[in-house]
Amino acid sequence: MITQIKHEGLKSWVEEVAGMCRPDEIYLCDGTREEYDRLMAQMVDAGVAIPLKERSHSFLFRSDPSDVARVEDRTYVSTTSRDDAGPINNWMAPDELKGTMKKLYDGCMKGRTMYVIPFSMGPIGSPLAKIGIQVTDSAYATCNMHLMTRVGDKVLDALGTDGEFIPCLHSIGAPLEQGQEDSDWPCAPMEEKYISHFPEENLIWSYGSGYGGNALLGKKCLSLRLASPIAKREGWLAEHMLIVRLTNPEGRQYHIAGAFPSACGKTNLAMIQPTIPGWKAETIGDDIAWMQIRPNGRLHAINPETGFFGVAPGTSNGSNPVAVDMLKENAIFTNCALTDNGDVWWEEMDGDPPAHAIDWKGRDWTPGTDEPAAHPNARFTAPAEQCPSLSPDWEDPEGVPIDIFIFGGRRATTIPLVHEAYNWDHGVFLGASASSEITAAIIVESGLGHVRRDPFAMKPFCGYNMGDYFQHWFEMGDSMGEKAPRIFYVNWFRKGDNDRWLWPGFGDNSRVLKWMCDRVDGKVGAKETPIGLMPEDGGLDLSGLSVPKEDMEELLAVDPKMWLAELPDIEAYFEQFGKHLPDRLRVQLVGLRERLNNY
Ligand code: GTP
Ligand code: SPV
Ligand code: MN
Repeated sequence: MITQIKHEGLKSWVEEVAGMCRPDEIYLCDGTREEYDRLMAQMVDAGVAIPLKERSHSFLFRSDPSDVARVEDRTYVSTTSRDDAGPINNWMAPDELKGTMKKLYDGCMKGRTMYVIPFSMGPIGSPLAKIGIQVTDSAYATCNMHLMTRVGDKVLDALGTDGEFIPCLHSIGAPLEQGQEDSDWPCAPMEEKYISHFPEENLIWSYGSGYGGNALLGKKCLSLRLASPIAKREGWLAEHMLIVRLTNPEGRQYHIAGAFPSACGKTNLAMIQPTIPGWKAETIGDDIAWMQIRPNGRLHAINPETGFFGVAPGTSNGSNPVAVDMLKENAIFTNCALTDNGDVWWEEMDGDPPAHAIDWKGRDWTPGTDEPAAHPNARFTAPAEQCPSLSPDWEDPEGVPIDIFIFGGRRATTIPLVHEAYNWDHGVFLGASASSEITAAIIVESGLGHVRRDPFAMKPFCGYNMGDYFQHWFEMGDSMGEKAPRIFYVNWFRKGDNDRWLWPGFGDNSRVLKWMCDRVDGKVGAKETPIGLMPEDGGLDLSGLSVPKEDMEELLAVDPKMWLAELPDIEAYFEQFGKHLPDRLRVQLVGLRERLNNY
């Protein structure tokens, strides 16, 4: 198999990895549908993939209960100097980390096949695209990579005999001794998992987990943690953002890029079906945006992925009918429940819960059971082309010009439904001070529901010192000047009494988007508040919506006491960056405190 590789650098890397991991076989992926079907068939035969009767070419997988999400406490940015990784990344010196991991990799693929996956993030041949080669002992990861990235011969062709590629080594960390029976989801124990990034040599080493961003290395590892320092050096942006195009009734298009933390609404906003008449939305990306300033002076964005790896629970015809349509066939489901008629199910799906199902741990489940049937971070994987709202321009190598940035998070209190930055510097402050309750998309010790700072939704994904990242955002704004996108902050997740949502969310978020577009065009006014510009009375289009007046007032209220109570936390958070913290952020914080005290 290795003899097929014409790129000497790639061949020697694959040989070196094979020598260390010692797989039984090496298999070079060609990216064809036939290959995908063959791997799936093997996994069905082995009993680890369950074909779904109700959805053609679709399969359910159940992970090990210890391996259900990204493991942030085990994720490392490994630079020679600790300062380059910054205070909020886990850090270890490259030599030490490699030493530890080499011991784990030694013979780790025994009894398994090593898949070599050439993939491209971004349209093949586009100047923004990056080629990676993932080596993995997981057929599940390989099939997911087929859907999420551009895989196969065409990538090797683009690489040629001496092109640049990013080596991405992945092992589930579970060698099979002769005669040993395999488990359904082999993986290593938590303390042996390492998701490691070496930005100084553009190298990824992931060990011990088969789940999501831990194992699909093109996504968070390459497209964010490695791409972000490259983008800083080269003067562009690699962001944890959805991209959506809105068209107003007059036919004017707006492109919006939004950064919300994991499981805080990017996929849903990317697939929004506006509830206001005459407005239309098209999906371009749901998780990652690579953006570059073009000769016209505007910031253009591409989505480097080709599929959606989305949160299943909560997905329904009421919340996200586009995703429901997209998932009818050719989808992979992970940690969803299985119904008696051979379909998947998850909490808050349409209709009544099934009378009986098999839960994500493989146990009998009936309604009323304490634990949910699907894991809260159960996921679907589906190809972008199946998304009914996909924009015809989603693969345009030129990207789309961004008009609006949105930051946000999940906060039950304090943060209003929407506010707008006074200017670019204030907008960078809004991004830098963003916060959110921790969701099930992450396994961290601080735990579910706890509020943490998540600047630009990049806390877990910035591959260099976050203080320098803030400075990069200021400089990007300086370069764009008047042509910079406008910046807004939203919170769809305010709660009222009895734990109920104050805002209906989903399609009705279009009402907030419309206000933003009208602001860009100068069609609607705004009132000045200490935290930013906000809709005037009647400024939001709420026609046909039945949110009680008191709820609307609460959604748009600014309580200076609660905001002042946030400031010490923001300040302490900022100050940990020391000399890396741009003074322009300190100036913003002082301004906010003054405005709040005078309110
Ligand atoms: P990652 O894939 O982890 O990056 O998540 P994401 O940001 O794409 O989040 P996603 O759109 O998958 O939403 C996560 C959860 O939040 C799902 O259960 C959604 O149903 C729910 N959600 C999304 N948008 C809204 C909203 O406007 N209001 C409410 N109440 N819930 C929402
Ligand atoms: C996230 O956690 O932000 C995700 C899911 O998009 S994962 O691919 O696991 O990173
Ligand atoms: Mn994400």
